[in-house]
Amino acid sequence: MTKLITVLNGPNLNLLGQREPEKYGSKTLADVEVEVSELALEFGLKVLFQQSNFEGGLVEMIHAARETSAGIIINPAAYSHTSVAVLDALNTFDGAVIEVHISNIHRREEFRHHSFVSARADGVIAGCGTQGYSLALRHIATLV
Ligand code: CA2
Repeated sequence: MTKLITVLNGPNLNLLGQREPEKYGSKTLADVEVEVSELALEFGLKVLFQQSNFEGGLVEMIHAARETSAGIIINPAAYSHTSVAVLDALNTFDGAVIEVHISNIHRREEFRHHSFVSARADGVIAGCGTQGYSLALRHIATLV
């Protein structure tokens, strides 16, 4: 059966491509979804693309992925730096987890240098722009 990869996006990423293109590029989240979904076909994978502005929303999407998905690609956005709840939820997931950041969080403010989610991630991609999602898919395909 075709394996599913859940791609989760945290707060404000629904505005991707509409504001701050110098930081996050000019592609919208819908553009990224098309790019990653097309790439997934090459690996015989399916992608479920989701976004929430709420911490509990992300937690519930991770719980749902426990039943449906072989892997999770997650850009937790600001919750990377604050959320033990998202980390705890990811710790209940048995599949592969790749964390993505569009910008290089290590070259930005100090409060962005630590991510709680990285403690669970099998891999972390930062600073490769929205291409990071495709890079994450290529890697997760080797893990699932
Ligand atoms: O670089 C990333 O992908 C981040 O996860 C993006 C988060 C930020 O809090 C993290 O430190 C790094 C912010 C997402 C905000 O998304 C926007 C998109 C377009 C316009 C404005 C905000």
